[in-house]
Amino acid sequence: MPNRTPLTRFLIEAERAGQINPELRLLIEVVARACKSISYAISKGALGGVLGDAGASNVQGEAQKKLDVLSNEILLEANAWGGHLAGIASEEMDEPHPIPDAYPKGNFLLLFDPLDGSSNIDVNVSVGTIFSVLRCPDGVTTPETSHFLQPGSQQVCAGYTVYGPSTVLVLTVGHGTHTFTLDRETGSFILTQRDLRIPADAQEYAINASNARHWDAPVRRYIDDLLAGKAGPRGKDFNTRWVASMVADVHRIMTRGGTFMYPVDAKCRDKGGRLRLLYEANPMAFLVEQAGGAASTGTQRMLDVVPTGLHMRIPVILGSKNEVAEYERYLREG
Ligand code: AFP
Repeated sequence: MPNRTPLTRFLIEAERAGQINPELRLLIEVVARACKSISYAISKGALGGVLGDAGASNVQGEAQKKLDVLSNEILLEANAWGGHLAGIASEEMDEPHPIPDAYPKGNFLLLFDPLDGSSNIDVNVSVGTIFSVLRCPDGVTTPETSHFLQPGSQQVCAGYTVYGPSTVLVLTVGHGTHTFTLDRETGSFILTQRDLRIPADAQEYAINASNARHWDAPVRRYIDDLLAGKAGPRGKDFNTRWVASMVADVHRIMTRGGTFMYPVDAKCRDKGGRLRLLYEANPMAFLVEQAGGAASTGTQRMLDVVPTGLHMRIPVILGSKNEVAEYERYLREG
């Protein structure tokens, strides 16, 4: 067997190096196992009876897919009994979810979007799970919403699992960003890239161009200059992609650079943006920064934003750091 490092070994070595403690190691292993279960459920597709709408809406007012509900339940059940968590927050639940009294409480808070991009499920396009880990404030055994409202810089761990042609877990504990690929024959996540590095310059950008008429002037000017290509002020051509699964778009950026943008616009201004800060933008920002990229609201470093609500939405630009800086310059100049 070639030198393969399973996630378990990687985490034991991180613990030995003092980067994580046993409780956080257990948390990550439990979340990874839950993502494996989600992957297996998704891969059944129409044969698993899990496609289509669940017939309910979540706190965001979005129609839930059956797999949204199933993924949420898989993550809740997996994390209930281990004794590593004080509380859980999910895109699919209005309020924080307490750890059942039957089980011991731990010192971490887990936040997740159990199935990001779920509007792509029924058309067989990659989706993913995004998660973030915070410390529970000392002395708090039944965390309330306010205890989750910590800036992204307080995260001790973040990751996503993209359910694509292969199932890939991308993880940081604050010492680089690393990739693990699921070996379906053994059921183990195997380290396939240590220390991802996002190229500083971008050749590609991701934005939902159908919103162009709603964008603020600086965003329009920025995108117009990208579209002008070599003949325009940027002096080079750019390519574009829009999967409408943040996890898939971000994973492409992790792999070959580029930027992902979801600016605030006339359509989503009243909500503060499209994407959620605590369990989408913050974990992605931590992962991207640990891979040498940048993540901001367009005017502020993402990880410095102080949350005001569990489901707070935020404008996002992340990826190749030189291109993020260029976008911020356009917004500064107005
Ligand atoms: P869904 O989970 O409702 O499909 O939303 C996915 C998402 O939160 C993010 O993953 C995408 O980048 C973004 O929304 C897509 O938004 P548009 O549907 O406006 O393109």
